[in-house]
Amino acid sequence: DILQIKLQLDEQQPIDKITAEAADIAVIPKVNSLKVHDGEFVISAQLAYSVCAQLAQNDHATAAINWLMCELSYATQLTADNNAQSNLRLLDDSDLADGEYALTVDDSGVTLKASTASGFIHGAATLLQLVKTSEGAQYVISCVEISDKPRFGYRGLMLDCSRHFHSIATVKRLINQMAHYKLNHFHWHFTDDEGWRLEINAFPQLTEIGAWRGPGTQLDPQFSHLTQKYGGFYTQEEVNEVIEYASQRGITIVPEIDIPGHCRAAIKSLPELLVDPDDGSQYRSIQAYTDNVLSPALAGTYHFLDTVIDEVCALFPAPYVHIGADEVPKGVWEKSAKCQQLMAEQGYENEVELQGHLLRHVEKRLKHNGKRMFGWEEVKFGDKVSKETVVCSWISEEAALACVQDGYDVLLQPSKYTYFDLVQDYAADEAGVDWAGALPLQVAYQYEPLAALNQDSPLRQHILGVQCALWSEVVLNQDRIDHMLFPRLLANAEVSWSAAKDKNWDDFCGRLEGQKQYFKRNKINYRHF
Ligand code: TNX
Repeated sequence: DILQIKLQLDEQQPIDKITAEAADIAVIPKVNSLKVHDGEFVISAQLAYSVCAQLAQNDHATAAINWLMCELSYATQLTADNNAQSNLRLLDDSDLADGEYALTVDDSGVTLKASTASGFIHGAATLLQLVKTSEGAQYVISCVEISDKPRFGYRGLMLDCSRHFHSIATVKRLINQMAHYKLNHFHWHFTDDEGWRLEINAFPQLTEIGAWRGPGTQLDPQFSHLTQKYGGFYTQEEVNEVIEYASQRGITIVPEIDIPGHCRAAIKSLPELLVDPDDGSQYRSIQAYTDNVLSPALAGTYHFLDTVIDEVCALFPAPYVHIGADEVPKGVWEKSAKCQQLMAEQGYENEVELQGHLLRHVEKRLKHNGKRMFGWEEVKFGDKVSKETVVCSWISEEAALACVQDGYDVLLQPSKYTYFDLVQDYAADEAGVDWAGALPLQVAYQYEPLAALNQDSPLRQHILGVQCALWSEVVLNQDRIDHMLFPRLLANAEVSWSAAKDKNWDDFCGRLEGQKQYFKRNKINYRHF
């Protein structure tokens, strides 16, 4: 099997004591420009904030203030005070680009400037990381001048919630942590062979049947190690709550419905629509499933896809919907008379063209709903879809280069640098898969997006950004999520935010020390470093 899984379910180790002195200015990702001055601002039990008239009108600062209020509650209480006494001043500055911010701290307080809601969120994230404890157990911020903006517009994290179900609380906690490190897209992998996790009103079977495995279920009744049914799903109401929670932290949610492969849970839930009783197909997916691919020749497939896509488009405000398109096994439609007939009618010569038939249908339906299609690398094989589709490139940097050369926009997600389900080293007790090798922190940090392409190449315009991924075959719970993501997530955040020239491994390691306070306060079960 391609997955050599070392599943480790041992007792979690205790969080270690903060031994090293936290670095003084330890912001991750590294800021573009930093000047440190003598002195510090002492945070009192109450902190008065003010917003300028323009901001009061356009509402761009509200989310950042609410977020600061929550995140700083351990140190101070934030109260509105729109007179000159305020010591946290938020100002509109139209010279700053979307996402950009400027932060000044002197002994009288903090001034934060931006022109958009995301700029204020980014400034707030930096501010949160600057707060430290001084000798008298007071909270203080060193006097600094910072100006900062992102290298890439799209800075993402994918979480696989199908292989194992992760609760709404876990998802929200992670989204909050993403904001702390200035990530701005959460790619929610809702469906796969092992479970369908998103409530679809038109097809309640998808979650009644497809979200559960183990004794008494239709998906995997033979799972003898389980004593009761295992799994879960998100209601649309819960999803709405998460969308709002994320949006308040500057994060867009990109939903993924993985088709036409990785569809076992859907097929088992809706056999009357998705199974062709005359189909003699024999195949084996890379994860060894023999019954997980939708048929491009069934009317039921299109009814299913259109209905699901329309509901997903209505639910998620993001301009993108991810439709998977990865890992359809070879020979999958060879023994299906209906598929062979469709191929003959349409003059398709191979499976890739037949898959294109289905993917173009989906692309059109999404476009009709005002959405742009995202797909994994395979979506572009054989040039099946239009150049409007965004390729999430996971195979290699060479493959990603081919995408931009072929004229596709890409989201860079090369597995050997960004797949955080990969083991961090080969120690016997280390959890993770290793089909793309081990992925230590330093390798994650050293990733340079499309290094082979000149910095001033016009093809760089095709790079939307960078994303990391946590697949969850071996990630059963929140402690394991923490162990796999922290601190590698921070390395990836610096890859996608900070200028290439500002990256430095030793400097990063120093700043990482300073993050232990945040990890500890938030009970993050990080991997020791
Ligand atoms: C590849 S990359 C997958 C996933 C697995 C992952 C395990 C991609 C599009 N598919 O289905 O979970 O490897 O690392």
